[in-house]
Amino acid sequence: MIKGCIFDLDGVVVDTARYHFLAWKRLADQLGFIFTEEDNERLKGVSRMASLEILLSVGGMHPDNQKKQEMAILKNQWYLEYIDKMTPDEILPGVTSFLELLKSAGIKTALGTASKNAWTILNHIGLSNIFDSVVDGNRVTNAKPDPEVFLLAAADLKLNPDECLVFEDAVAGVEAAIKGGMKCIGVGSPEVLIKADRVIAGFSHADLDMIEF
Ligand code: B16
Ligand code: MG
Repeated sequence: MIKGCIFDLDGVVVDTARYHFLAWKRLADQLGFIFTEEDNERLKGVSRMASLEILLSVGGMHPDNQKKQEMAILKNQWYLEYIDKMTPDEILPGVTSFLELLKSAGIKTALGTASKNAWTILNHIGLSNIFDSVVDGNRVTNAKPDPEVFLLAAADLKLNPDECLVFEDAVAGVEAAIKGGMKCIGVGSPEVLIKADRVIAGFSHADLDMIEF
């Protein structure tokens, strides 16, 4: 029986991928190569430094570690400019009411994200008090598809992994949930999230039947 639901942030609760894209594109522009929205798809759910490596491979660049750190800092400064303007209107449809429904049914909730900016986003969208636990990129050493982020969330909720259900939009995140011994509902396309137990398009019609396994 599912006693806890763990939500990924980008692509599940909000669509911050477009802000990541704007900031990464600005970096690529400055470095003098083209970075497309299609390239950006490969960065979803991937940590900041791993994202930078992918971006640099697109541009065929091999800077030293010091330069890479500077680039990541610059990208994050631009990203923060974008997310500092976020409002509760940017919560994806149905998410808030589904979180409230889970709470009223006694199901615990957690956020499990690769982002180190999760608290900034939660404060801007007004969801900083709704989750029983928040595990962000500052609390983990191993990025998805390693299950660390979700296992930490389960431990925070004092639940066994098999009592937890993860909502994820990224392939690496679905793999992390499964490796962690949890159920996983993919949010997005069934053709992409093939390893998920179920796939939904979004939370507009989400109900408690959906979390029965
Ligand atoms: P930050 P998620 C991920 O969020 C994003 O999908 C990914 O594109 C980003 O690189 C990563 O967070 C790190 O974000 O630069 O803010 O630390 O999907 O795990 O919620
Ligand atoms: Mg995501």
